[in-house]
Amino acid sequence: MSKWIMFSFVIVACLLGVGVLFQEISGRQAEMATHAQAGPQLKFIASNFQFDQAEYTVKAGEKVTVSLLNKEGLHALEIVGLGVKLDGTTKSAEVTFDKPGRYEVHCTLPCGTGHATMKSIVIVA
Ligand SMILES: [Cu+2]
Repeated sequence: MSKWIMFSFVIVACLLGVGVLFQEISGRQAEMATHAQAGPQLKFIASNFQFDQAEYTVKAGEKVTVSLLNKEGLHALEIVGLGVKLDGTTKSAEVTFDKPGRYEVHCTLPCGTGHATMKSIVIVA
Protein backbone atom coordinates (compact mmCIF):
# COMPACT_ATOMS: atom_id res chain seq x y z
CA MET A 1 0.00 0.00 0.00
CA SER A 2 2.72 2.50 0.96
CA LYS A 3 4.43 1.69 -2.35
CA TRP A 4 1.40 3.03 -4.17
CA ILE A 5 1.39 6.18 -2.06
CA MET A 6 5.08 6.74 -2.83
CA PHE A 7 4.42 6.07 -6.52
CA SER A 8 1.59 8.62 -6.53
CA PHE A 9 3.83 11.22 -4.92
CA VAL A 10 6.51 10.66 -7.55
CA ILE A 11 3.95 11.03 -10.36
CA VAL A 12 2.53 14.25 -8.86
CA ALA A 13 6.05 15.66 -8.40
CA CYS A 14 6.89 14.87 -12.04
CA LEU A 15 3.70 16.54 -13.29
CA LEU A 16 4.44 19.64 -11.22
CA GLY A 17 7.97 19.75 -12.62
CA VAL A 18 6.73 19.51 -16.21
CA GLY A 19 4.11 22.19 -15.50
CA VAL A 20 6.70 24.64 -14.18
CA LEU A 21 8.94 23.94 -17.17
CA PHE A 22 6.15 24.69 -19.65
CA GLN A 23 5.20 27.87 -17.81
CA GLU A 24 8.79 29.08 -18.05
CA ILE A 25 8.97 28.29 -21.76
CA SER A 26 5.71 30.10 -22.58
CA GLY A 27 6.84 33.07 -20.48
CA ARG A 28 10.07 33.25 -22.43
CA GLN A 29 8.20 33.03 -25.74
CA ALA A 30 5.94 35.93 -24.74
CA GLU A 31 9.03 37.95 -23.84
CA MET A 32 10.64 37.18 -27.20
CA ALA A 33 7.47 38.22 -29.05
CA THR A 34 7.56 41.55 -27.23
CA HIS A 35 11.20 42.08 -28.19
CA ALA A 36 10.49 41.21 -31.83
CA GLN A 37 7.98 44.07 -31.95
CA ALA A 38 10.50 46.64 -30.81
CA GLY A 39 11.02 49.70 -32.97
CA PRO A 40 8.81 52.63 -33.81
CA GLN A 41 5.11 51.84 -33.60
CA LEU A 42 2.09 53.62 -34.97
CA LYS A 43 -0.87 52.06 -33.26
CA PHE A 44 -4.45 52.99 -34.06
CA ILE A 45 -6.94 51.94 -31.42
CA ALA A 46 -10.42 52.09 -32.89
CA SER A 47 -13.73 52.28 -31.06
CA ASN A 48 -17.27 53.43 -31.98
CA PHE A 49 -16.72 55.87 -33.78
CA GLN A 50 -13.27 57.28 -33.40
CA PHE A 51 -9.57 56.52 -33.29
CA ASP A 52 -7.81 56.95 -29.96
CA GLN A 53 -5.95 60.06 -31.09
CA ALA A 54 -6.95 63.02 -33.25
CA GLU A 55 -3.38 63.22 -34.58
CA TYR A 56 -0.51 60.75 -34.79
CA THR A 57 3.05 61.82 -35.48
CA VAL A 58 5.76 59.72 -37.10
CA LYS A 59 9.30 60.51 -38.19
CA ALA A 60 9.94 60.82 -41.91
CA GLY A 61 12.19 58.11 -43.33
CA GLU A 62 11.78 55.78 -40.41
CA LYS A 63 10.44 52.25 -40.73
CA VAL A 64 7.30 52.04 -38.61
CA THR A 65 5.06 49.15 -37.67
CA VAL A 66 1.53 50.39 -38.29
CA SER A 67 -1.19 48.42 -36.56
CA LEU A 68 -4.92 48.52 -35.98
CA LEU A 69 -6.65 47.31 -32.85
CA ASN A 70 -10.43 47.24 -32.70
CA LYS A 71 -11.29 47.94 -29.09
CA GLU A 72 -14.99 48.36 -29.79
CA GLY A 73 -16.88 47.50 -32.96
CA LEU A 74 -15.39 46.47 -36.29
CA HIS A 75 -13.31 49.01 -38.16
CA ALA A 76 -10.74 49.15 -40.91
CA LEU A 77 -8.54 52.03 -41.94
CA GLU A 78 -6.77 53.70 -44.80
CA ILE A 79 -4.05 56.30 -44.66
CA VAL A 80 -5.05 58.31 -47.71
CA GLY A 81 -2.27 59.03 -50.20
CA LEU A 82 0.14 56.49 -48.75
CA GLY A 83 -1.60 53.29 -49.82
CA VAL A 84 -1.72 51.96 -46.27
CA LYS A 85 -4.82 49.85 -45.62
CA LEU A 86 -5.50 47.76 -42.57
CA ASP A 87 -8.50 45.59 -41.76
CA GLY A 88 -9.48 42.43 -39.93
CA THR A 89 -7.20 40.35 -42.18
CA THR A 90 -4.21 42.68 -42.39
CA LYS A 91 -3.81 44.00 -38.89
CA SER A 92 -0.34 45.45 -39.22
CA ALA A 93 2.13 46.59 -41.86
CA GLU A 94 5.71 47.81 -42.05
CA VAL A 95 5.70 51.27 -43.57
CA THR A 96 8.42 53.79 -44.24
CA PHE A 97 6.93 57.27 -44.41
CA ASP A 98 9.12 59.12 -46.92
CA LYS A 99 7.26 62.34 -47.61
CA PRO A 100 6.65 64.79 -44.78
CA GLY A 101 3.09 66.05 -44.63
CA ARG A 102 -0.37 65.57 -43.17
CA TYR A 103 -2.29 62.51 -44.21
CA GLU A 104 -5.91 61.74 -43.51
CA VAL A 105 -6.81 58.46 -41.89
CA HIS A 106 -10.35 57.21 -42.14
CA CYS A 107 -12.39 54.13 -41.42
CA THR A 108 -13.06 52.08 -44.56
CA LEU A 109 -15.61 49.68 -43.10
CA PRO A 110 -19.22 50.87 -42.81
CA CYS A 111 -19.40 50.52 -39.04
CA GLY A 112 -22.46 52.49 -38.02
CA THR A 113 -23.86 55.96 -37.44
CA GLY A 114 -20.52 57.67 -36.80
CA HIS A 115 -18.67 56.03 -39.67
CA ALA A 116 -18.54 59.07 -41.97
CA THR A 117 -16.80 61.18 -39.34
CA MET A 118 -14.40 58.51 -38.12
CA LYS A 119 -11.22 60.30 -39.12
CA SER A 120 -7.80 61.17 -37.84
CA ILE A 121 -4.54 62.63 -39.13
CA VAL A 122 -1.03 61.21 -39.51
CA ILE A 123 1.65 63.86 -39.42
CA VAL A 124 4.93 62.83 -41.02
CA ALA A 125 7.64 65.21 -39.83
CU1 LIG B 1 -16.39 52.85 -40.04
